[in-house]
Amino acid sequence: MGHLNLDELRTKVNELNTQILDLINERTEIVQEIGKVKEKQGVNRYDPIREREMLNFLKEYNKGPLPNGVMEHIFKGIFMSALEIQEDEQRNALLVSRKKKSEDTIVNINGQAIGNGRPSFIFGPCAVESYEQVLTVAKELQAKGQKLIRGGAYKPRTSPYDFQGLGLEGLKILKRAADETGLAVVSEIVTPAHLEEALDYIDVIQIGARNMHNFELLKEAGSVNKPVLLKRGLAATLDEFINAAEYIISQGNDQIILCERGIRTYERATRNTLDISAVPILKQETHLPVFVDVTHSTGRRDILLPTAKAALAVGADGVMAEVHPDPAVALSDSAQQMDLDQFDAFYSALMDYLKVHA
Ligand SMILES: [Mn+2]
Repeated sequence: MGHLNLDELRTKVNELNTQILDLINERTEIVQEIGKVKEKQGVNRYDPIREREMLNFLKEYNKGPLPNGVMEHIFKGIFMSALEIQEDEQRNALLVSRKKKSEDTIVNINGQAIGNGRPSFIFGPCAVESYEQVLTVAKELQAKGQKLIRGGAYKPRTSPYDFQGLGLEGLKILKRAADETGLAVVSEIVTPAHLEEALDYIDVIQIGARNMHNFELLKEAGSVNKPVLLKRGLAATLDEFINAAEYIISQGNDQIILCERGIRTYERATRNTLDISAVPILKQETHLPVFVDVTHSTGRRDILLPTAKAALAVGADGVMAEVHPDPAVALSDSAQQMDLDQFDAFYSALMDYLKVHA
């Protein structure tokens, strides 16, 4: 080849590049075919044994000058790219995906629209403790024109010796106070066994952070005709969070609100780390409304307002926060719930912010 000049050599390289590219594309098409066959058979697409066999064969076949280590590296890349393309296609095919449905899903809670462009709010005590306690908060919300109240009747707590909630009795208290004040009830359900009896008392099924991976509960919530508020698991990636929502929608229920509630990191200044970037990403990747729970993400009353503003500024459809008539004696999360005066200040400041930035 010594007689060829540099330009001719480069032209040859260009030709080879396009030939290699054509071959890789041809290979990708065949791998996609294999993927479809495997999907029908329910077999995993990634097959490490097959990959080892292919690499061993190529090593024996390799006549050089390409060293085997470099050859393996290149082919690992080719193998991986085919797999990645298939995974991308799978992700696009999710029912919760924005690519599947471009327009926003609006969740309807007793006529109250969530995700229609106007921010919504979910306030209420961490746990239902008594009728008087819930009614006090409910009246406060009614006076402010709010439509939703939260309260935990089943409390999944870190310690089994901590207050576990009033159970069904708690749901009945919530329902009674909510009916008297024209509010809709958001409450957590922790097991499919409680779901059916709870449906008479709640308007939104909350699935908590600790249950985001409870696939039986997700499927059960997906098969009933009630909106679901799904919280992100404390160590869940956004991909896992989106797939948890897919479990619900795959059963037919598309009335899902996603709720970012902070993730566990090494930072101790806040109870969890509020992943604010999750909001725009979830809005881009899915068509579902997205809430931010400022109470559990921060665990700090002093930064509820700025984080709530941040949530709305990045495009959240709503904010959730805990309010208790007397947080000092609350049976759970006493350090982070707002009392009624603090709530009043928080609420008016947030409304002022919205007036300016709506
Ligand atoms: Mn709480």
